Formats: sequence, C-alpha cells, structure tokens
Amino acid sequence: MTNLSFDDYFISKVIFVETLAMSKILVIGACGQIGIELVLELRKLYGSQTVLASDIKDICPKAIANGPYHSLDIMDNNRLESIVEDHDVKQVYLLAALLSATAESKPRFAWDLNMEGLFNVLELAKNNKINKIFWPSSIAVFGSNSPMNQTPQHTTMEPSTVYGISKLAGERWCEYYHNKYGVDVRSIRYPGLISYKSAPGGGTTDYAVDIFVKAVADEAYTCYLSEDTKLPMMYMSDAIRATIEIMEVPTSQIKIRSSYNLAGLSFNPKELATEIEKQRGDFKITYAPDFRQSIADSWPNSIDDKYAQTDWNWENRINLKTLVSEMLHGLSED
Ligand code: NAD
Ligand code: AKB
Repeated sequence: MTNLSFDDYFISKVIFVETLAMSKILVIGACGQIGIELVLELRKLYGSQTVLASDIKDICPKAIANGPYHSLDIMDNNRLESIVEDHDVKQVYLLAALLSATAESKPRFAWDLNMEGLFNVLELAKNNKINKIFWPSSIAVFGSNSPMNQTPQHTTMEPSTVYGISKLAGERWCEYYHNKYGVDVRSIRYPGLISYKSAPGGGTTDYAVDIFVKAVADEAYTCYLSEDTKLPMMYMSDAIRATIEIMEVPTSQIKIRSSYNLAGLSFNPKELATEIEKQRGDFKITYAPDFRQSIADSWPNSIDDKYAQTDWNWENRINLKTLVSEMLHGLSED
C-alpha cells in the first residue's frame, strides 16, 4: 500500500475481488452422465453465468441450457486455450473420456483421448492460466491382483483394461504435476455411478442404470453380468457432493494428489433386482454375461475410503433402499 493513496488501494481491492468473482468454471464433457448433474449443481452454487458447460457435441442438451455452452473437442488445445482466456476460466472439471466397455473396442483412441485431454488441462495449470483442476479416476485402476474386499488406497494396482491403464497413468501424472509444478489437481476414484437424469456412457457398471429403465417400462432385463458380481457403486447425488466437497476444501487438507478411494455401497445384480422387486412388484431378470464380465471380475467388490473420510470428512449418504426408490421415482416422472 506504500505508493497508493487509500482510495486507490480501496479501488484496486474492489477490482481484485470483482475479478475473482467473475472468474469462470469450465466443465469439459458436460453432456455426459456426470456432467449434466455437475453443471446443474455448480450453477446452483455459483450462478448460471459462472459455469461454462462444454462438450464435443455441437448442440447443448436442454437440461443444461440455463447457462453458457461451448462446443469443444478436448484434443483441440488451441480452442481450449482460447475459451479459457476469453472467459477468464480459473477452474476446470475435466470429464471427457472413453469409459471401460467402449474403450475396449477402441483401445488406442481411448488412450489418446484419456491422456491428451488430461495433459492439455494440466499444462494450462502449469502455465498459470487456471488455478484448480478436478479430474476423475475410477475403481478401474485396480486389477485382479489387488485385494478384492475393502480395497485399500495404497496397494497392488495392475489394471487389465485400457481404461484402467489410462486412469492409473493419469493419476501418476496428476501427482507428478502437483509435486513438480505445484498444480492444484484433485481427484476421486469414482465407483460405478447410478443416476436417471442422463444415460451412462459405455461403462461396465451401466447395468445398474439399465435395469431401472426396464423395470419402470415393466419389461424383463437381461443382465450382461452374472448375478453374484458384486461391485462398488454410488448414487449420483453423493458423487456430485463428493466432487464439489473435494474442490472446496483448503489445499492443506488434500494429502493425496493421485486420486482418493471413495466408497458408496456395494451390491450385485441379484441384490439390486431383489430390492427393485420389493419396491415395485414383480420383476424378471435373466443373466447372459458378455465381455464385460471379465472387466467386472478384475475390479474390487468394495472399497476402503478411510483417507477421504479423514482428510476431507467424506461420508456417503444414500443406501440401497433409498437409491432404488429414487431411481424408480425419478425415471417414472421422466
Ligand atoms: P460419459 O461418457 O457419460 O460422458 C463423457 C462426455 O464427454 C460425453 O458427453 C462426451 O460427448 C464427451 N466427450 C467425449 N469426447 C470428447 C472430447 N474429445 N472433447 C470433449 N468432450 C468429449 O462419462 P461420465 O460417466 O460422465 O464420466 C465422466 C468422467 O468420470 C470420465 O472421466 C469417467 O472415466 C469418470 N468416471 C465415471 C464413472 C461413472 O460411473 N459414470 C465412474 C468412474 C469414473
Ligand atoms: C465404468 O464402468 O467404466 C465406469 C467406472 C467405474 O469407471 N462406470
């Protein structure tokens, strides 16, 4: 303040605060299963004009038409940089990726997309163009040599899918950019996510959404996993809350810069079908495992998330009964 009058100092402070207030959040991959709900929640919290949705899709879905939308291919680094600069973006949530089942049919493309997108965003932060990044990892980082039950944060990780390999490599790069360049990147290993506002995008856990679509249509469901395939899952409202919570806590509370284990609930298709039948009445399910069975078999049954609980007070809320009830009601209203 030495060379400034009080008035000048006051005005510069106001400008600084206003500039901060105007800086934007960019969600990349906003038209997907997580993106739609994350954009809606972020806009509720920070205002619809503050949160820019973007996706490779040309047309903005109706669900997120209440705020700005930019068509963006995350592989197009020039366009990414110009959106960030033109709109004073300071935080990025990077959701664009190919998920486990789809990635197996295009392994090389999946690797390129999942890694290049991440590098483009990490470099923005390294060059001080943005301040903070959220990038999701997955339970797919584990493999059949990892402990299956209550899989710990730090353990053997030998993923067998291209998706899992890209997520594990991504985690290592996030930690590297944090340690080497001070990049504030935060990450969660999401379990399979269950929601009704937008369809899932080609994962192994998608059966746990598809089953509800059939149930509300009073149709039988043929499950591509065996009845006893237990997997870690989470209801979308818990996942969105975790995402925003990890981004909001002070930097000092984020002790893990690769990615945090996060647990919701665990169940198998038979247990899910039984709860659906309990709440809705007669429901038929048959089982015809396909290539996704071996992916699911290589993933944990349940997750130990004690570090997320300790470091940033993570707590899951939705249990199986509530999840089934919310999904049945949500899809029936659509
Ligand atoms: P999704 O497939 O539903 O959505 C991905 C979105 O990215 C789509 O709208 C797609 O159009 C967009 N996209 C694809 N290529 C793009 C590109 N080149 N540039 C810009 N956008 C592009 O996926 P999701 O389920 O919303 O997952 C989001 C992230 O969360 C992914 O990184 C995924 O690996 C991770 N994740 C998801 C789950 C889950 O159960 N949904 C679990 C673990 C991790
Ligand atoms: C998938 O099945 O690919 C995703 C995930 C658990 O990462 N839902």
